[in-house]
Amino acid sequence: MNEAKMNTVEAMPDPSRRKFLNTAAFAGLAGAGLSVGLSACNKESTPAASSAAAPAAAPAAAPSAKAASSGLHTHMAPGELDTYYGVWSGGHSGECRILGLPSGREIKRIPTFNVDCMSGWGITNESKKIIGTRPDGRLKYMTGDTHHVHGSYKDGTYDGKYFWVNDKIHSRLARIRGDVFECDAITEIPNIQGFHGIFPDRRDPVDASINYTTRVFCGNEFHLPKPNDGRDLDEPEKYGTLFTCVDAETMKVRWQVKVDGNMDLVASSYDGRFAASNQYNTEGGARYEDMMSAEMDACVFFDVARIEQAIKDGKFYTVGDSNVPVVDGTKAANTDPKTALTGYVPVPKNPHGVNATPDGKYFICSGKLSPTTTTIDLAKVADWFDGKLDDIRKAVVAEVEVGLGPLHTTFDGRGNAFTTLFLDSQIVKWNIEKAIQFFNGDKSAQYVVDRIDVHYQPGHINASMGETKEADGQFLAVGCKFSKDRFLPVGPMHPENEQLIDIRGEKMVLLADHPVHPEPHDFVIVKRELIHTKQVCNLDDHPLAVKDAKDSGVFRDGNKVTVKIASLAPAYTLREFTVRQGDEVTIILTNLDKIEDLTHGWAIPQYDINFTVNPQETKSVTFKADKPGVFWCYCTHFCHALHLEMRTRMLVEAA
Ligand code: RUQ
Ligand code: CUA
Ligand code: CA
Repeated sequence: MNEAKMNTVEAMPDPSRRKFLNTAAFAGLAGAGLSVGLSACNKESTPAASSAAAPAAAPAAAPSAKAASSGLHTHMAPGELDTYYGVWSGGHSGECRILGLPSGREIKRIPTFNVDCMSGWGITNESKKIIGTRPDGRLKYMTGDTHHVHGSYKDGTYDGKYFWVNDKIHSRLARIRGDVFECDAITEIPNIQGFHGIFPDRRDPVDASINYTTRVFCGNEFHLPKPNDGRDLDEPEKYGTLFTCVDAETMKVRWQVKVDGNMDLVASSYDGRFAASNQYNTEGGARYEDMMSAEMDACVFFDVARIEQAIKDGKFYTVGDSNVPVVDGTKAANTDPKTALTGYVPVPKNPHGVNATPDGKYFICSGKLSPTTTTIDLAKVADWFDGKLDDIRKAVVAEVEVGLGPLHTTFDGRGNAFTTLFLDSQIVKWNIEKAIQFFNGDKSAQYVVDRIDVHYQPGHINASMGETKEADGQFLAVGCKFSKDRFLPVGPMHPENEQLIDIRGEKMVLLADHPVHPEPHDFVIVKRELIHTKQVCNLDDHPLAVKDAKDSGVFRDGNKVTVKIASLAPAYTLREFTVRQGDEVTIILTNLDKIEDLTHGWAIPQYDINFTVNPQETKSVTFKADKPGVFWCYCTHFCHALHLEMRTRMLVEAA
């Protein structure tokens, strides 16, 4: 199949196609006055950056023979399985996705904050309970915007237990079980809007013997009146943001910290002591001109153990009708480093992204409006909190130019960082220790190792195992926000372009393009041996399971009717069932088939009901039987040669 790959690549006319670069992104940004903000970024001014930029002028992609012969093939032969799981967010589709990598094949969609008529997510009683309902039983929210996905850790690597993802629109955190890749819990965070970055802790900040995830930290982008009940409407200087900690197991909100400025992405340290978030609006501006008025913003660090001690000591307040304890992490309240809950490390203009290096030593912030990345030494941050460093800015050990619009960074585990350059439409590979040497004054240190064009305008980037101590430097995925000419045109809405890049050698090699339904925002890439899924559910998982065909039937309590039914290919256990117009009907369906991959469906015409039940799974729906007549309930999921015959009649007697 390597030959096939080679042919495909060679048939492509100039895969780099730089002529399309920036036409959309720059147009929009220039219109927004961003060129003003970028004026300080003179890429030519630094010898290292400009000389290192030279390779980009060559047709950088050149994927052909080298990629194909590298042995890292992205084409899987029929029946061949991928070696990594990709866990993807789905942006404003509200869902998550599972990809097989390095093929890039989409294997599963995980309905999360959206409604999914295939699985019945948002339709069944069980899923509605997780998503949350209004008093009248309707879903509380129908929309969601998943941005950041991260997995639970044990000993510095993934344990495959959970993945979490945020909903930026309604400030919710969802948890996805790693054994079934389904959402099992959603928590709405009080008193915030624009819930953006998340990161699980990687070791307990209080009890160091607990070397696994127990908390999830949540950033907060948009500032708000506190509480947001109509007060201080147009007085942005009175708005504020809250950093939030959610318990990994109970999914309850544990505490919040009031912060100066806003928060964007989040990172946690491997030793458990710190969480941090980059801040682009330290100005507290309500309009973008104000948000980019300062030359420096910050990366705010949280000393988690001190925060939890402060709460134990009763030094908290609450906001509105929320009972979540809130501690004061503002600068004014934290002037003595030795007792400070927070420390603000100055970082140039509107940084985006903060990522922890696999060796646990550094957090790296990208500049976005500054062409730099800022490397923060965690040991020095700790020194500041311990009163051993007079100025927290001294924790910055490198701040070097890498290109225009740096956003997110990933790692190969060999000391190199890979940062997306949104405006340059490139990935820059740079060496962290060399950057530190350069920043220390060694101007001969060539920290930029390589650059490669991507197509186009990259946001998130993540290398295989790149967020763990086991970063293996095999390949990375990059989410390009624009695909422009890379796929067959399909009208005004273009897909986005996910690209895979081989990072095993000195030079990066572009391996593949994949069109993706907007917006594949962020992702993690996990070795397949760390994921342990089960393919058949457990009857006991649902308290109302219809465990035996004999338990089927119609059970009436006044005008509340429960219909217990089971599926066993190719039939349902009730051939028909009768209810009366006006009844409140609950259908409980258990799939008694035990065979892997034998899923059934259940749809009721005109009642707008459809869902699937996996082997040994139980789901239920409740509705009002308001239409008399015959309704053929049928199996929607192809299950058997008699799949079409797999149906039953719901007879609704007229009142
Ligand atoms: S942020 S493209 Cu929502 Cu992930 Cu940087
Ligand atoms: Cu059961 Cu199709
Ligand atoms: Ca700013």
